[in-house]
Formats: sequence, C-alpha cells, structure tokens
Amino acid sequence: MLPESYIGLGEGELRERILKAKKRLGQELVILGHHYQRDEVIAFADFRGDSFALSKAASEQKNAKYIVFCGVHFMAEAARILAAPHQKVILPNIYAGCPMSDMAHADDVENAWNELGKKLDMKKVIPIVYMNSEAALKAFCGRHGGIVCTSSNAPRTFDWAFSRGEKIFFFPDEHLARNTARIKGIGKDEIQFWNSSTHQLINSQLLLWPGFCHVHTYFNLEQILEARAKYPGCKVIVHPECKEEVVLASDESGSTEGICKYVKSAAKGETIVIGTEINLVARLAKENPDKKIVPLCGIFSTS
Ligand code: CIZ
Repeated sequence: MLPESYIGLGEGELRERILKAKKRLGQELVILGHHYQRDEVIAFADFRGDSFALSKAASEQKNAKYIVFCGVHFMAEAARILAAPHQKVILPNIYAGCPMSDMAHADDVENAWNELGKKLDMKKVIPIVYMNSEAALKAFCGRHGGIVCTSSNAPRTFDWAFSRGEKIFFFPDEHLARNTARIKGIGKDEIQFWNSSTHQLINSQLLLWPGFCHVHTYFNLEQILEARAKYPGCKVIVHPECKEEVVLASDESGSTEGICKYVKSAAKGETIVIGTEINLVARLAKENPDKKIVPLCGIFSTS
C-alpha cells in the first residue's frame, strides 16, 4: 500500500521529493521507465525502453544499489534475474501486473507438459516462453531445455528450437506464436492448442497456450480500413501480439523498440498509424512533430 503520508500530496511536492531522493542517492539509484508508462513517470527515468533492454541496462550500473522498475511485475522479476546480488529491485506498485503474463502460471504449464507427455515424446518438444511471463515459467523453460524469447527475436528462437527438437510448445501469447509461425513458414494445420487430440498433436509443429494481450487484441481490420481511408498513403505498424489478420493487413509489425525505430527513421511528413499501447503512441507523436503519428484505436484526436 502507498504510505498514508503520500496520499493527498500535490504534484509539485511529489516532484520535489523524488528529485531530492534522486540527488541524495546519486548513482546508488537507477530508475527504469518502461515505454508504456505515462510521461509524468518517464520524466524521472534514467533509462527508457522495453523490459529486456531496461533489465540489461540496470544490471550494467554497477554502482546502483536500488533499481526502481516503473513497469509491471514480470519486468521487475526480469531485472532481478539479471541484477547483481547487491542490487535490490523495487516495483513501486506491487499489484502492477500484466494480464497476459497472469494467463500462464508455472504449475498450470507444468501440468500441461505432463499431459502432453502422455501423447508425445517430450524430448523432441522445445518450450519457448515469451519475455512477458512470470520468472517461474522462465525457470521451467530452463529445466526443460527451452529458451526465453522477446517479440523481436522470436523467429530466431524458433530456428534455435527446431535445431534441437521437432515441436515447439510456446506460451503465454498465442498471437506472437502464430505471427512468428507464419514468418517461419509453418502451416496453419501444423499449429494446435496444447490440449488438442493426440492425432492433431502428432501432426503439429507448434503447440499453443491460449494467452493473449488485451491491449493488442483490441485492434481489428475495420480500424485499419478506416485509418487507410482517412489517411491515404499512411503506413500502419502494429505489435506482433496483435491478431494475425491485423498484422497481415498492416505494412509492418514490430516490438515496442522496433516501432520506436520505425517512427524515428520514417521520412518527414509521413503519416504513421500505430497499433500498440496508447502512452507510447502519444509520446511518439509528441517527440516526432515532423511526422503525423496516429493511434490505430483513435483515442487521441490529431489535427
Ligand atoms: O517486453 C516488453 O517490454 C514488451 C511489453 C513488449 C515489447 O515488444 O517490447
């Protein structure tokens, strides 16, 4: 819980206290701001980025004793995994979670793994867990010869897995798995949920967990058609956690970092419609006034 003494403090007072604490702690403190945070939070961040980049950056700050991760639970766990023993990772709001990560708990996945073992030779099944997951699942993957992927290196981890086995068991995000499978040329009939029939499992290459991101699965084809009609010649870029039909109807798909790079390197005057978390899109619009940045969901109005 937020200590009583903080409740009711004005923005100015809070700002002053944060700046004072930052000054007093100096290099002993590193504040990480995830791309999805609001500008008021990002304003105090020493580093801004995706969960993996931030965790790596913090672990390289050898003088830092305190790593404050302005993000969600799995991100702070990732920072803790990479941090040195003397570093403490602090999640300002312990209840800040990721609904997709909460869709796959280690005991449920372990149970699924054991059930699959009744139908398949599990030595030939390689587990891949998405970065956006609890630490216990990452440990599960380690125990079973698997790997952790990010939204940008998922295709490479598929290659890695197929050089070691015949099937992939991917969790928690069904859509990142399907979008990666398409890139790797895996047919739709070779993709099944883990609890499918024995016949379907034997004939599949990719076993899915039914997890999804509620933010990215909100986007749909109608929104893309509307955007293209409203902004002729625009480019549409979405995150690979979006549904396959949305990714296919877009011009590009990319991780949060990939989307930032895409906007930065776009030509002046270009209109870019972005399907991802709204705080990131709003910030990209503010920081790239020479381009027209539009959210795919149309939440903020643009001139
Ligand atoms: O890993 C992250 O930080 C998230 C949420 C997604 C991404 O694509 O970077």
